[in-house]
Amino acid sequence: MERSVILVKPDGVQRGLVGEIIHRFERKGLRLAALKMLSLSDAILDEWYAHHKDKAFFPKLKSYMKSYPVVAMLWEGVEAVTTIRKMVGITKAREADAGTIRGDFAMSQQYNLIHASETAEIARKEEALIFDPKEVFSWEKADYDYIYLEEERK
Ligand code: 3AN
Repeated sequence: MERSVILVKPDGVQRGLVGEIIHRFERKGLRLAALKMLSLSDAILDEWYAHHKDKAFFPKLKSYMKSYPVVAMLWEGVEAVTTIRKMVGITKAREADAGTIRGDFAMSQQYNLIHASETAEIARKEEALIFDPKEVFSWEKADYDYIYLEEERK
């Protein structure tokens, strides 16, 4: 199965949306493999947003991401990266589809509540940046028989 790294960003924490976001992923049938609160360092953010480092909005993005702690999570499921990106919605939150997290709760392209890994490869890199292996749990989810067909889980 695939794992995706989610950050509830400073605006999501400030706006009291941590529980709502967890609730959505839980109800979907994804498995929570890790969860913690942390303050992001310059070193992590420079790696995390390396693809944005030459953009005009990068300095503001960085100071916003460092302004308050974030809640980091690892969610696991079959094709979890794509599934979660759909649940999150597009970057410019005011244009995100209703029913997505950004579409339902945000208006901005910077203050868009949540980060979700873009690809499975990026997710692996982000997981290594944020989580120590001993913080990642592979517990057995008892309701999987009702979430996937057996052949889908492989
Ligand atoms: P996404 O989070 O939807 O994958 P990215 O990776 O393009 O979006 O951008 C990372 C973060 O940078 C966004 N979540 C948002 O906070 C910020 N961002 C992206 N584009 C802009 C922009 N044009 N102006 C301000 N902030 C932006």
